[in-house]
Amino acid sequence: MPDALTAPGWTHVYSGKVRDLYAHAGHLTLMLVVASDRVSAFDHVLEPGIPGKGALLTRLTHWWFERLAVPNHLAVGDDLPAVAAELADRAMLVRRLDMLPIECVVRGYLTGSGWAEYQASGTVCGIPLPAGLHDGDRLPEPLYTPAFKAPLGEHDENISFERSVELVGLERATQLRDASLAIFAAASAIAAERGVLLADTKFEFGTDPATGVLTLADEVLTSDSSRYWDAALYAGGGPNRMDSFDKQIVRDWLAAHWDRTGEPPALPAEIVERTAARYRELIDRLCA
Ligand code: Q0T
Repeated sequence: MPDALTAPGWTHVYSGKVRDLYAHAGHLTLMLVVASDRVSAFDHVLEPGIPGKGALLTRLTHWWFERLAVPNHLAVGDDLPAVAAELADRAMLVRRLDMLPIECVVRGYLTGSGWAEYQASGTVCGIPLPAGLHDGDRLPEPLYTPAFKAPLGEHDENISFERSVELVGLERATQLRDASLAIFAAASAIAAERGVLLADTKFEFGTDPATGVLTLADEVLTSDSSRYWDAALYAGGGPNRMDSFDKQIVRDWLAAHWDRTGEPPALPAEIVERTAARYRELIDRLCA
């Protein structure tokens, strides 16, 4: 359930697994994105939430927006509506964009669903790769692998670049790809300076309804939208080289304690605390 907002004027319009979106009756060009403490894995929202997660991921998004030299959706100015004080640290006041229906995924390393596809066919999202790669290997160059944004409850569908052209036109599709790869390269360099590898990430863009300018939206480069690895662990090789700063602790615990039928069991306090600590560690590393 989304938070009951106490500040006047806001109404709930949409909830994803983790974030809630609100509109304001008196400010039709604005929206409020609220990051909850909810955590999802294997397509289920789990109980309980991870205390502090929404605030941590919101901080990370703000931190990245400040460092990326691209237009973003944050609203600035002096006639902004009030946000409930208790939500302030996990809410983003944004300009309402015309969202593009494409998830802009960039992969610098081979893992997850990309690794699964590579093992079956030697490709990632249909793009052929050299033989002999292993799970976690760095790709020869970062790959742009767009997905079509499915409605809530359905899986996003990986699509080819050509399909993305059919959806948004050649000019926009090219702009999305080039912007995604450029942001990924810039963010990878910033993370690397801090001993963190950016393995992959997902961006969402919209266009400003007044100007048509392509604008980075959503959360950016958070541990929900990205895989981050510890560069020192990775360089050392070994079984933990891909230990990630995200909910992998939750996924591993669930995989061992749930057969993926029916509702997932509640997370034990120890798993919740270790996950929260892992999120805090990423913030300490990056934003220090
Ligand atoms: C959006 C207009 O998952 C989403 O929202 C989570 C609550 C996806 N989503 C984003 C929008 C945004 C943003 N961000 C924006 N600036 N303007 N719509 C809608 N859905």
